[in-house]
Amino acid sequence: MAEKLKDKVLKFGTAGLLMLSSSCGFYRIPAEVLNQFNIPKKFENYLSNKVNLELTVEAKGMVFSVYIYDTDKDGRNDVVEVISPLSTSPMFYLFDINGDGDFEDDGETILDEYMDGLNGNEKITSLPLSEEGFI
Ligand SMILES: [Ca+2]
Ligand SMILES: [Ca+2]
Repeated sequence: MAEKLKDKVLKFGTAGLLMLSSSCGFYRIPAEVLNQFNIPKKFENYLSNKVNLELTVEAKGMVFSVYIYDTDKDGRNDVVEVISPLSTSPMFYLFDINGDGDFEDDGETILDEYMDGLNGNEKITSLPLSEEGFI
């Protein structure tokens, strides 16, 4: 996986470095993406927080990695990343936008089918996996 990131940096130059830094905690969600999805500003740098909980989930024959963050340190999880085995960037982002402690409200699940980081090409979705009760 480290090799893959290095390849990306070589291939994409600065953009690759941004991708690399996103995995190191320096990444911030771009302001226009925060606006686009009404994501509270307190989540813009959520990657600087350590992962609260890490688990794997099997769905549709693939094993997904799930990383859960408590960005505001109030003891409730507020950001979730779901990463497919095909990428290093998340496929799903879940934000507890209304702060009620769950991720099941309208607009709280974002699908990035391009798996290239939060850059505006995502869309709001609902998470079919949550029906299986894994989060
Ligand atoms: Ca919520
Ligand atoms: Ca994206």
